[in-house]
Amino acid sequence: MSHEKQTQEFDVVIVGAGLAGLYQLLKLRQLGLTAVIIEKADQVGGTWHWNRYPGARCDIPSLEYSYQFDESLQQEWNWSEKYSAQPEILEYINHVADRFELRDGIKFNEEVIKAEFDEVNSSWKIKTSASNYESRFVIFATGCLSVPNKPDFEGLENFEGQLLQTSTWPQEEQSFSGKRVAIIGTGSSAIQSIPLIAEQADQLYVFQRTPNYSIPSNNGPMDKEREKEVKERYSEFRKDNWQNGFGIAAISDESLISETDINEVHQQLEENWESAGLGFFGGYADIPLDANSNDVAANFVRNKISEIVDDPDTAKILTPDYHIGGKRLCVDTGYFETFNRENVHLINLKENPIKQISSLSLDADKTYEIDTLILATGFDAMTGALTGIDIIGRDGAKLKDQWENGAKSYLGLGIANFPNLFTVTGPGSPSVLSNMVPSIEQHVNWITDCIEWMNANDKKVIESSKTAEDDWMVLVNEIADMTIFTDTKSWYNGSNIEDKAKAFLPFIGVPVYTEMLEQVVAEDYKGFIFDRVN
Ligand code: NA7
Repeated sequence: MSHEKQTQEFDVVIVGAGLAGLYQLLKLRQLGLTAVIIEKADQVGGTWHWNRYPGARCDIPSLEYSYQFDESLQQEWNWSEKYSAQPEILEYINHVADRFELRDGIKFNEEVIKAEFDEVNSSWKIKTSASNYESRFVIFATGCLSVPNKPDFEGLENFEGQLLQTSTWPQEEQSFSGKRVAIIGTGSSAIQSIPLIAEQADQLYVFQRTPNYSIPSNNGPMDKEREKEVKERYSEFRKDNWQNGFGIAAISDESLISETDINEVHQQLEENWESAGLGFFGGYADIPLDANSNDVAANFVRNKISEIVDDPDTAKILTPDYHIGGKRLCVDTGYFETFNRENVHLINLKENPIKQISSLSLDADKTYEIDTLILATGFDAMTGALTGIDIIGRDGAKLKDQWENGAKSYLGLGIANFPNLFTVTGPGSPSVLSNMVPSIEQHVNWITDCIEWMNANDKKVIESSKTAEDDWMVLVNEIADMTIFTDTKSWYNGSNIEDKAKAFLPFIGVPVYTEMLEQVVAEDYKGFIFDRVN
């Protein structure tokens, strides 16, 4: 009997069964194509499957952080809270998988290891941990924050207690009661989980390298009146949101801090602090653009931190000194308040870096005896999932090498030298600086329309031109340079990962991006080459 794995053939192989992959499968089936999803996990959900840490929830209101492609779905699904928690989002994704009968198109527990373009047959040969596939197109729906960053702390491998990472949280309930818990990192995942872990743990030690700005979520049960009002004009509501820079229902206010009376500004910021969540950042049009205006908003939050946190030294360590929004803004439930608890201790790693981890302790300014260590250390964002697979395009071009000095993509959808390969919310698209779900839908619709157009126009192979890709990334950076985003170390620009090229990757501005995307289509996919002959 041959041990050679039989190659399974499809029109399209999709990688990842999160919000992007599932919708992509549905759209391709509707087009009459054969498609399969390869999924590493044992179930659907992507980021919402892996990130099960206590307090995990979306920080864009659920009425917005949801699919809009099916009117009955968006009318019939009822969210229980303004910002839904991870279990409810996962339940929603499962509901979508069942409702649209997608499960039989997913290979679970299979990891894509290699994808190589066969120039002779113009097809992709895909090797997974379990099988081989061949397809005309490959679509990476691998998510922007899906590859955990696990720093190389000295002695980590010797730790014998309970070791957890927020981004790969176990499915079984974890108990912290009576335990001495250390958490490393103070990004969004830590900010969401710390208040809940603190309620259970005997002692909680928070190891912070850089403080973050966070706005109170004021989360609560879904306001039924609001829900009704939105559902009565759902498509209009979605369209309106898409007109805002970050694609969310922010306060669509064009006024500028620089041109407004400062007392009025403070009054408005107070209102936004109480109710806007992430929208706080877009509360005035010049917060993302002008350093002085940004400072007014930043100072407002800095003052809030010193008002909330009782101990002035702790408040000082928790207070960021960079532009608000430069690192992704966080939204919390009782984060800063948690530092007033007697069992919560903040350690400033800027002054006292982690020296070593031992079997049941962690050495920084002193030795902390601990039972549990939680890594909330973030992700190899936006590119990690792609460079982690051996992707080989034309003439043996390896994606990992091609992106060594910084990822380049045309529109965040296509990559030069990688024909018939699409990325959903890839680098160079609004992605993480937008509401991810409509951005996913935008890309999936675009990719599906493009394939349909190719079939109708007898085109076999599509790829970005090198020039279009270069020009696009110049534009991405020119826009970023007009904002406050580029002078802060963040995962937006790769600075959270040692050895990663430092390049700003998201496209800032949903409305402009959308217009340009439509223009590319109107000009018969300008910037892409079809059926290239060498
Ligand atoms: P983030 O926002 O990248 O946060 C990771 C945190 O871990 C951040 O505070 C980092 O400090 C810290 N970190 C990373 N490496 C180290 C090392 N080596 N030593 C100490 N501290 C470290 O990831 P999250 O998971 O919290 O959030 C990601 C996004 O998920 C979030 O924005 C939402 O969109 C959902 P640093 O700031 O790099 O100094």
